[in-house]
Amino acid sequence: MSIAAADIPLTDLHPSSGDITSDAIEGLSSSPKWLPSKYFYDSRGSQLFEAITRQPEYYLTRVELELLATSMPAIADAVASCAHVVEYGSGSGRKTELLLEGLEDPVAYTPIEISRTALLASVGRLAEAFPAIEMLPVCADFTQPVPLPQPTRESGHTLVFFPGSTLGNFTHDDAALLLRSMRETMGPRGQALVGIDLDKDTALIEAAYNDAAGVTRDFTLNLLARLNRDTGSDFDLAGFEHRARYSRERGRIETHLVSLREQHVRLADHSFHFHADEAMQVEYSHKYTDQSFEALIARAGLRVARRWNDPRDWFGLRLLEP
Ligand code: AVJ
Repeated sequence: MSIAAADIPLTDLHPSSGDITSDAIEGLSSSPKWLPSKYFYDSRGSQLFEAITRQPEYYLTRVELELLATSMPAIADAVASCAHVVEYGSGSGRKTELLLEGLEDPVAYTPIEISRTALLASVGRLAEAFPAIEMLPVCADFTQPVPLPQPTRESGHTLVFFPGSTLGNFTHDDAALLLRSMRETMGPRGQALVGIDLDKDTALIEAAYNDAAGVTRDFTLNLLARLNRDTGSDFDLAGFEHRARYSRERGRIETHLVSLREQHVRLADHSFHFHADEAMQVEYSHKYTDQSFEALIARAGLRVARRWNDPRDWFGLRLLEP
């Protein structure tokens, strides 16, 4: 943190992270009710997500890491040397390290992240591990086009890195808008390496979002604890249960919090009524086929230049170009 604060130039575009109270009121006033999944990631939520990635049923992180490791030589071949690597979200972990280690002479690394704290923490660690790579963090909302800082050394082109199937949390309409912004951010000669969870057997997908240890359940319920803390609402966490089911028709996990009884919840000066068994939508995690993914990126003027899947076709990496 002190390293990042002292030597690393932070470009701060002062993103507004939205207003949790007005967002919650909007979702709770809708029918059916919903809450935005971006509010899962307070500090306890981020810890619980890390714990999810270690659960035996949650294959996504493990399979993507292995795929990235084994595909790295081919990825490095497909990406020109001296890239300016731009990550969507703050990459603190093993995936970013594998990419920066594996690429040929990357000149700069720019994580784009809405949380200033997460941004500085991750870039501080990476600066120590990669002293030859210029660290140019940008605090911004990556769903909008981001003017990139200019690396000191000449860079061949921009490579956007968007792993983790985070794209899957967006509806297709929002994902198309995000990909359009990504195309603007990376420029006409840019590329993007995107991780996507692939459509597969329903039981395997559902198990990943219903782990036996109950970590995903705690992660989902933590959203209510976070709202109670940050909006003063009075959700009773014992009054709701986590439900994650795969809709094959829509190609996505739909996570709900289901009211266990009839109840009222106060938030700001509103009172919201839940009937028994009422399901409130809190997260989507889309799973893609080659067709659904290619149709999606075509809406943003992008195409698949290269594709890598693990041996079981559970998870994919796609290199996108304009
Ligand atoms: C971090 C968005 C990829 O959707 O799989 C994990 C979040 N939610 N378990 C996903 C999550 C429940 C995760 N992403």
